[in-house]
Amino acid sequence: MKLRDWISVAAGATALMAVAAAMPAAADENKLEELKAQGFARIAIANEPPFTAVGADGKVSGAAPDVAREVFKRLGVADVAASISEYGAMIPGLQAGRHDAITAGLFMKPERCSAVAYSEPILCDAEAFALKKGNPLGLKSYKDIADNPDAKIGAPGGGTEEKLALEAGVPRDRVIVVPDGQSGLKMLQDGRIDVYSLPVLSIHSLLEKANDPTLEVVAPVEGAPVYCDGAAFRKGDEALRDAFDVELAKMKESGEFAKIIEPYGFSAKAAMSTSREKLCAAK
Ligand code: 6CS
Repeated sequence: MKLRDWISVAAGATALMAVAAAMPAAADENKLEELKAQGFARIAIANEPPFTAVGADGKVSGAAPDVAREVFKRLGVADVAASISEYGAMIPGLQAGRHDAITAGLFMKPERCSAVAYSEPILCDAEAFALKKGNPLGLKSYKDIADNPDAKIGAPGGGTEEKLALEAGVPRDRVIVVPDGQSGLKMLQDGRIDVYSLPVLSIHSLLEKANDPTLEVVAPVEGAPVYCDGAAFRKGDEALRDAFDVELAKMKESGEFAKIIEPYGFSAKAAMSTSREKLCAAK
């Protein structure tokens, strides 16, 4: 084949790929029927109480899975089956078909809203720091960490706190990826990080269990927004997401939603006073 023929074939293939990439994922109207037949919905969680938790016996709890389990039950899907994932891997896992939904406290932000189909808001929280008693470096904001060349922050990989630190100007080599709460606590106690950042309820849950008098909490982190999550579905599964939202709205209306999340410390009012539209548009 002459060079000019190769070039025209390549150009055609490129054009075809561009068209395919621009097309939305095929809408799957039967996803809910698939889940009913499967008997469970595969959910991604992080095991970060009180948002999500896995007990020693393997039992999955936490506000996000408990809400999801109840909504799916009302939709005719008997249960949920959870797999633990790093926050940064949840959306790729959903898109690759490893999960049917993310119910983990994955906060709604514009870049995430463009990658998944979020439900209406479920769990809202501010951000917090766990640090040495007396806050010796005087860290109250992500900018304070950026301004102190000796300060190292630990945060979940691909998580909101990592992004907030980088956006505040903390250099990459002073933002340490922490896989889970226990690791973050240990790194703080060993002095490998000066501050560990998670949402307020997660930090309080961690420190209450640690019962370590050498640590304290700064909350809320100055200048950081209050975020809310929703259940996240694959683009193309909007019919499933819409069905989830119908049942979620009924539970919010009946008080059942508050009964599930408020014992964990979350506010039903906070979730009901905002919307996916507002949160996905927030700067
Ligand atoms: O959505 C996030 O990225 C954050 N959400 C929770 C519940 N914990 C940490 C994480 O960075």
